Amino acid sequence: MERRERFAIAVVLLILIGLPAAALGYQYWLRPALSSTRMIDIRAAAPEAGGFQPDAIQVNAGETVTLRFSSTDVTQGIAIGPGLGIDLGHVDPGQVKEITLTFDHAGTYTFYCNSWCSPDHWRMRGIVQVDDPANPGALPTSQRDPVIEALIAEGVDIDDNVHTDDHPLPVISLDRVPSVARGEMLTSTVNVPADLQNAAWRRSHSPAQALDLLIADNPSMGRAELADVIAYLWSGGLSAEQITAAQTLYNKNCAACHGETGAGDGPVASSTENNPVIFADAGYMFTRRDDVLYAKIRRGGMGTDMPNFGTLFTQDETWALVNYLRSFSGTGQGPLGDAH
Ligand code: HEC
Ligand SMILES: [Cu+2]
Repeated sequence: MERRERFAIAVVLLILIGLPAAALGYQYWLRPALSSTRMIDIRAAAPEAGGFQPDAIQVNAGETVTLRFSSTDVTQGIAIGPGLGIDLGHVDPGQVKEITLTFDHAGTYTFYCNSWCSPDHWRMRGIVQVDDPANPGALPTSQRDPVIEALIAEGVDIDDNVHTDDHPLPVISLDRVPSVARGEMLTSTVNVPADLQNAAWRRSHSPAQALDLLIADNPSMGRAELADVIAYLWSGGLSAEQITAAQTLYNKNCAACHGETGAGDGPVASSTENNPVIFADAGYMFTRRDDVLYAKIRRGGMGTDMPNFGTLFTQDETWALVNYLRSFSGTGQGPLGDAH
């Protein structure tokens, strides 16, 4: 072999081996050493291959850390909640995505996967424990939820499962899918009892109960029109941003089972033991209370495959999701609210 040829091979080898080695050395040794923030590497594998490693990290309040996510086998979606608004999007095998952040308060946060990666996908969760060094004994901000506490005090069984053989689906008959827009036009011509005008009352009663009251007060009006007025009363109060945010949360975290239009026909619906609830069914949704839907989203379970989302979403995000679910049957404000 000529000397020049050997030299060329050496150069090629240097590029082939040296460059990646330098890049890796920079990423995993030099950069952490030079950086003032702590780097925490979190590797994600499909849940049956171990999930997140590590699945619990500890940081101090006020400390700036860089969380660096990579995936070893399947594509994951990485988000951190509640209330941080962090969604790093997809992380493909071999790819690295990172975020540098400072946790201001002591508490617990959850990093989780929001892309369907396996039947055990919803188990892909890890905990960020934020301690306050100035106040070492302090308990992390508690997860008290007055809505759930009120339901328990009232004796409502949040854990009841709606799909059992001896427990048929509650439905009321509605002649057509209600419409928020039609209801809004009618509302000034209808007597609306005081209870129905009270947002707290509406959250803790079903639209079906409200419809009965409205019918009693407006005997000359048609049932279908009054159902539209109920749809309008139930639709209130969200900003366009909240609705878009709820739609994104729904599409990433719920649609796989409940379906993009709430028809209960998502790609994995057939593999859940109980059928996911069909939010597009107005006659069913009219029997449901907002606070119960809220509690079920936060607590999950009910002996079914419904995951819990209370450690991922804020209380406000959960209410927005309830509204979004109602829009599938003409009652909420979501983009499908008046598609009928
Ligand atoms: C793994 C599949 C799956 C995913 C993902 C899922 N659900 Fe469910 N969900 C179910 C099943 C199954 C039920 C239970 C049906 C029953 O009670 O019989 C259910 C029940 C519910 C209920 C209770 C309905 C009622 O009338 O009692 C609500 C509300 C709900 N899901 C909302 C959501 C929201 C919001 C998300 C996303 C943040 C979500 N679900 C994600 C499968 C899923
Ligand atoms: Cu996943």
